[in-house]
Amino acid sequence: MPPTADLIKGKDVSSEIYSELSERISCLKSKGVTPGLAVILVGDDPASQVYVRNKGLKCEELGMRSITVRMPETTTEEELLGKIYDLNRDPSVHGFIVQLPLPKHIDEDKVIDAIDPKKDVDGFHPVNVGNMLIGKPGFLPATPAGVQQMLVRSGIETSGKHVVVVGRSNIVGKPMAALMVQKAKGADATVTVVHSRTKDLPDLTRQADILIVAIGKPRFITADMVKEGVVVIDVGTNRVDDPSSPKGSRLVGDVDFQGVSGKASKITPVPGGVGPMTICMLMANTVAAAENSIR
Ligand code: L34
Repeated sequence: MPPTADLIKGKDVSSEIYSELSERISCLKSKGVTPGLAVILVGDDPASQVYVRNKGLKCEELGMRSITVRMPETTTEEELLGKIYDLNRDPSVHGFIVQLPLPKHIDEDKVIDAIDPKKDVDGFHPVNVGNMLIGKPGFLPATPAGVQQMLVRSGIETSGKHVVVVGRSNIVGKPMAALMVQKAKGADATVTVVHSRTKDLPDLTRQADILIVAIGKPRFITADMVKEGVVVIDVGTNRVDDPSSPKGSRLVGDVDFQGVSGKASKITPVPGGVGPMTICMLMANTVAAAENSIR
């Protein structure tokens, strides 16, 4: 299939948002406040290293303060919780995150619960999750918020459309569905969530006007699983072996881009799609946290 779909590029959408953020950062700085983001990285997962590095670089590019806290794989839960309590109390840190996944001996829920919701720029704390679900102000999780911004800023109507979310993780699938079903601009959709236990998943994905895929399975969604003209948002970033590449591997999404881009009207690439939007929305949340700190 020749690719007929238009690309929705994370770089393009995020650069629009970054120019808005730059103005707000200047304004904060004129009041003596430099937005500060801390990222805790436990262990040395290679993908996490890349994401955390990109977050730090973007902070610096925007003139924000960036702190990366690296802790060894052997860090105990108590040590990590201690670091979180320190950051909760540090007035120069407006927001912080603990990069996931964590080593298996650490309880992720306990860690997230320890973060001050006012500094939880990932939007993972139950208080922020709850506020999002009922449509109240709070930090929105970066990936779902980034996907929503891609849709809104690409002029894609969502009201009354059938959005099918593939995957039910706490960091993407579930909050994504909650956002799209809100009575709000960029939402008002009819939402179906499908997952590993769904009966006849392709029958449901074929009914999507907008298909959002976040399952972490390389090229899971194939052309026969989508309808002509669908808008496809591919959240997956899977590293797969590729002997023809100099690195021996490359990034692919959860969507078979080659096949699906012949049927879709619009599609996000991997890399260069949702990934950059995730980082952008984290920056936006951090700027908002800094603004909240002087209100
Ligand atoms: N706490 N953990 C916490 N917050 C998050 O928001 C994340 N996530 C996910 C994993 N764990 C997390 C991220 O930051 C995924 N994620 C993320 C962030 C950035 C990129 C991808 C995933 C990204 O920059 N992707 C680039 C390619 C990077 C590469 O070369 O590997 C892209 O263009 O898609």
